Amino acid sequence: MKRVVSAMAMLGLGLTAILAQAGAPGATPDPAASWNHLWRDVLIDLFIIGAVFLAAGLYWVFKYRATSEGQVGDAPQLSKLAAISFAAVPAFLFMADDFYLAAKGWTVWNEYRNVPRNALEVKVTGSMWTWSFEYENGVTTIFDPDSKTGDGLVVPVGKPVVLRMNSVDVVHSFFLPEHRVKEDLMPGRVTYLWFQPKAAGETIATCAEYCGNRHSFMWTKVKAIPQAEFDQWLAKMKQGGQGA
Ligand SMILES: [Cu+2]
Repeated sequence: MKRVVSAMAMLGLGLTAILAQAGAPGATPDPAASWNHLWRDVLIDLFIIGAVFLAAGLYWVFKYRATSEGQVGDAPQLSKLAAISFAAVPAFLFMADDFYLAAKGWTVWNEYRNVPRNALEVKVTGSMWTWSFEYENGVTTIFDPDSKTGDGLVVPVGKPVVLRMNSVDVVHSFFLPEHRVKEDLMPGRVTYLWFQPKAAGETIATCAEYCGNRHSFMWTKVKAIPQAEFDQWLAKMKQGGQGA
């Protein structure tokens, strides 16, 4: 039994070490894909553990149910080693799994916090109840959710974009559901997030921190367009032209 316990522990630790290496250095990070992957692992994990507990629970409930009134249980007395093993083996297995998820969580977190060097920088200002975006050449855009006019956030496809964010009033939170990223904004501090649009198209960003009466109207269009089109748009905006 001792051997079984130590073999289980070694297996668990070994698996943790191998799986934690999954995010190989040098590869282009993709936090959104990593997040999806981690979420899938968590769901599989919850499902398997849930199924195991449910099956074991049901089995024991039926196996050891009382068959007559006033019945006294006659379960066999476990040896000390067996009793410890019954606790230790599942504990090692679940701990190994937890370590794996934790290690993977740290890897994903690192991807989220380390902005690629070639990222396009856009300043985001949150205010009750509008988002405004300022590009490196001074062009500023907003989107009006009521009239659905304005460009909102326009970004090039296939290039990392880092948002440097600040609030002028209360705490807001910039949430890009499509890109699996969200970060708070607050007065007196610049926070950041980065993402990389993979395909051209329109998505949304929305405020994810209750910030007053029109909080639920505080959303903006996010438009990803090819790099050449983006350069043209930015130049045109600089000359005071109308947007994309
Ligand atoms: Cu808000």
